[in-house]
Amino acid sequence: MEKQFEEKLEGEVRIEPRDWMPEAYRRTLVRQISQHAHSEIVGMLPEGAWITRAPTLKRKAILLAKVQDEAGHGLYLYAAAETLGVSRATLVADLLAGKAKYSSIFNYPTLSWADIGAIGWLVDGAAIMNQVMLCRTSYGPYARAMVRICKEESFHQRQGFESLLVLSRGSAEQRTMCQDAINRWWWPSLMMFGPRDSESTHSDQSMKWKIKRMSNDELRQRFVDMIAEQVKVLGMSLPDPDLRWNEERGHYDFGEIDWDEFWKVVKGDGPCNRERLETRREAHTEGAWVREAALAHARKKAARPADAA
Ligand code: BYC
Repeated sequence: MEKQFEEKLEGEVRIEPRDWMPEAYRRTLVRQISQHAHSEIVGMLPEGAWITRAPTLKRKAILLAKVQDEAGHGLYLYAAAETLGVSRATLVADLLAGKAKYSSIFNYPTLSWADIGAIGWLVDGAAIMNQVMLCRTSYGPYARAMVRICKEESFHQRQGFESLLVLSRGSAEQRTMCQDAINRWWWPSLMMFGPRDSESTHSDQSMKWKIKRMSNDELRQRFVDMIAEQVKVLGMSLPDPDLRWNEERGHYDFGEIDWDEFWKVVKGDGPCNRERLETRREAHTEGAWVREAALAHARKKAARPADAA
């Protein structure tokens, strides 16, 4: 069975839920997919805080749709994780108990309207850079979920950029707000790609299993190269004095990430970690009646012979 599994990986045949798979492969997928799902759900919070304060009705409608998309992404991902034999209730319980990780990026506050544009451009931009390779990940349900998510994320990124473009062409105050948001979100966005390859515990094995197709550092470099060009269109700058084009490498060089800050946030001690978990716990408790009502409705429907048929 192991040989068949290896042959499938070799031949680029997707592994499906009913196929035999090594236990460690299954566990790695549950870890990564559930962390990803939690990120989508917690990721709704920083942006959700601006729905009532969006500057126009158009921006409010766009933001509402975007936040709703993130909820949808969380659901596809929890469903993909469930195909590996773990229940969504267990995964959510781990998140609420503070046992599960989610992306460090969502532990930073959204201080101005420009942060919403910066999240779309930089955070969704980093997310897509990472997720496009996941469309080719070896586990079928995860790869298929990613295809749809990537389509929606690319719309999110463009709306973020467009929103910043408007601010960058606005008043002096709006330009300052735009630059300030970029300054605050730049380094945390780079941290989204995870630790340096040399410090990454899972990369080697995940690359062998074709769960990951590119390394943390490779993806981060691609992201820097893309954003360093796009920022010129905004007429803004990135807060990194070491950022410069390296002709020899054919890439941008960039400064060192504050890894102490990264690990602090990952371990639960970032600016908003406690607030985010508290908000999720509250939402879970207050939403109990919705889950109960949905279950009662489903049971009632199943009990009606006409509906069951
Ligand atoms: N934050 O061995 P490594 C989105 C953890 S976008 C927190 O390199 P791996 C969205 C890592 O989990 C964000 N923890 O791990 C966008 C591991 O800890 P454990 C979500 C991090 O898995 C806009 C340890 O550090 N995207 O959803 O090979 C709006 C060692 O790391 C972080 C995804 O989840 C971090 N930044 O590589 C709304 C994409 N980085 O598990 C929502 C799928 C690392 O041993 N995930 N850690 O306790 C991945 O591609 C990979 O899991 C990563 C990390 C590249 C993130």
